[in-house]
Amino acid sequence: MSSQISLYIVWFVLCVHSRCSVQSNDSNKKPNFIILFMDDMGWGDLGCYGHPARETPNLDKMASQGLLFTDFYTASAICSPSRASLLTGRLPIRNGFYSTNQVARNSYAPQEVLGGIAASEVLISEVLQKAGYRNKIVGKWHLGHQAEYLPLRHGFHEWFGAPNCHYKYDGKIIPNIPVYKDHLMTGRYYDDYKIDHETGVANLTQMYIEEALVFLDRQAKAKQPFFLYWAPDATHTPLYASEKFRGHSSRGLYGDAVMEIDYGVGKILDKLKQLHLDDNTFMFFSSDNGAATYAFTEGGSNGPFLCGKQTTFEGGFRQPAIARWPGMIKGGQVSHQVGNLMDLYLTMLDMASLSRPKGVVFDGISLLPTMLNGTKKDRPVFYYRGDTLFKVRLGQYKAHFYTWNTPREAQDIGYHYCPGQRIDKVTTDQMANYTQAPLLFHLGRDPGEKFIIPSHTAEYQTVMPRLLKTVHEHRRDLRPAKPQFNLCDLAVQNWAPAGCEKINRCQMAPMSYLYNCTWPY
Ligand SMILES: [Ca+2]
Repeated sequence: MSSQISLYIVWFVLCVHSRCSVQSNDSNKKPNFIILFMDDMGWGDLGCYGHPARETPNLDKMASQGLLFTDFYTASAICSPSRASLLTGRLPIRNGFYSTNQVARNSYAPQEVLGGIAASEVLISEVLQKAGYRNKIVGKWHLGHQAEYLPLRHGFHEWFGAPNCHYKYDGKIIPNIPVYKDHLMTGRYYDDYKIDHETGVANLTQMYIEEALVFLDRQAKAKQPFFLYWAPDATHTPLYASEKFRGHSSRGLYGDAVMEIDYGVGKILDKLKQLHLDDNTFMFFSSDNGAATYAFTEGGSNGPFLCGKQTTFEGGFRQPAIARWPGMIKGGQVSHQVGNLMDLYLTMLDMASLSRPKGVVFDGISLLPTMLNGTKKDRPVFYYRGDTLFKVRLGQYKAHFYTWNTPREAQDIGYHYCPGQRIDKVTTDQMANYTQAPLLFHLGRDPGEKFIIPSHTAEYQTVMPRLLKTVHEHRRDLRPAKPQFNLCDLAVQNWAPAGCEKINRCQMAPMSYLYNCTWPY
């Protein structure tokens, strides 16, 4: 008995002087997950990816402490499908985040759309919830705004943020977007959560930072594994930054927004260290799609890549990506492994030793072997634009089956996705069909997709059959889901979200009238 007591005293003394209060050395302990997910941030926006402004010291530090991916991709060049793919591990064509109303159009979830994430999809948040994790989303959801699609129905326990983009509406014929705290709305953008279009000032990023820090504190105390999905949207137009950050960047308002997010990442890194959660927390940084080149100097940078958001050129699909897990991933690494946002699902399941949901076809792979041991695996990238497969990458080669710069209807409303970039036969004004003789590029020698490899060369004749075989195999097993973005109705907008009555923000919906959504993008 006395020896037991003295052992206890030794344990107690050791614990007081170490970190037993927040972290046990239990080898079965599940790792924590933080995904820092940016909106319209480009491959070339961070100092560690070569941006000359060098205004992202915290993200650069995160990269130096972890692994930076050079060849990391999204599954879609626009918000909603990209976010759905991240959380389902599946291509939009498989999870339903596309439209068949028009050929090859990008579609998403504005508030007149009926669809959203199908109940049949198993989100990573749902798997982690079942495994005992506490899950929080901070920021933009964009997987559907009707009650059945909201995050607390899909594996998240907590939410602070909005279901749609922070665009300003008239607030009468089209309601402003609600901001939720968990199940209930707490106000609307512009009415209650101010975004000043004149000055570019808004306090939202500060709120998102605070939400993350409070959650980390609480989870450390509760000693419960967590998944924090941190999705600020200040770098999506209309851009914003708080008063404290406004006017500081050499890049204008976009740079101010980036600097404030970088500051937030620094606060999260400090908090992890303070709570002794560093060694047991996997943190991943990326963005949902390429920088919005149509916003000109109000958009980000896609580095050396062609065009941007909305396109299937590298500027639309290639993303910044940094993995950090001090206990497991060696710092200072650069990986050329071809990765995809869809890979995070299986990577996180592997990290937590959780089994994959049965009967689900995944498009991602686990990147854990790459992150831990630097192994490389050849795997394709499929570049869909809506319902149409535009391009495929395998190894360093990329084949273009279709090219399209900007649809006419998008140009008519002032959009241009390749401003200042024109490449003959590649940045075509019309949708050009090259399926009979696909254009071939080598992304190692030519990351900007400028120089077509002639079809008579031995290189083309050797490589193209391999790329076509990859597409053939992909199509053979593909069962497209029911498209979620075909039907619209002004009556389904955010008129009366849950909680509106408590704050006097309910609005009367118009008569229901179903119509086919149109997508000018
Ligand atoms: Ca986006």
